[in-house]
Amino acid sequence: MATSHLIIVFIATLGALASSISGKEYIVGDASGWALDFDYQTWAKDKVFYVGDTLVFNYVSGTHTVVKVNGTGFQQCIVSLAIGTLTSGQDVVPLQTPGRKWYICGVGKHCESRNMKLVITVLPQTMVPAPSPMATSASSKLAIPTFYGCVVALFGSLLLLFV
Ligand SMILES: *[C@@H]1O[C@H](CO)[C@@H](O)[C@H](O)[C@H]1NC(C)=O
Ligand SMILES: [Cu+2]
Repeated sequence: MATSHLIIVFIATLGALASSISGKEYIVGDASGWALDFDYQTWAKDKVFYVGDTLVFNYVSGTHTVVKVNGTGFQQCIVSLAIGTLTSGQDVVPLQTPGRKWYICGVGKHCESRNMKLVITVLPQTMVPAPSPMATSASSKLAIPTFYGCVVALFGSLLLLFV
């Protein structure tokens, strides 16, 4: 009894973990990457970003930067309002909190004149209910959403490999 309860808690924890790391990865600008004269607002328009998703900015290191700013820094292209600056050329930005996020290029006038600016809105992770050991009891299993069921099933079968 104690062991099976432990396993249920373990699966529920893995399920929660999986939901937080199973976010989508978005390549900003897709094949164009983080580049001059790309319309990032059109790129972002049809996408819905959630906490747990990731942005990847691809560019040749040294030609651009990724500067996280607030709304004022974005509107006026003020790099000195940087909250953080990335320069690797393959910058991975995990979206960890909901709300508006603003990114601009800090090189030359790329933000002012060449449209290197991206604003997105990150939504909270609402699709996955908070896991509880109760939710995995056989009687309520049918009621939980398919996604969560799949996660539990996946980790349940992974777990079998360790038993
Ligand atoms: C952005 O940050 C600057 C400096 O911290 C601040 O003066 C400004 O009010 C901020 N703008 C917004 C919209 O929060
Ligand atoms: Cu640039």
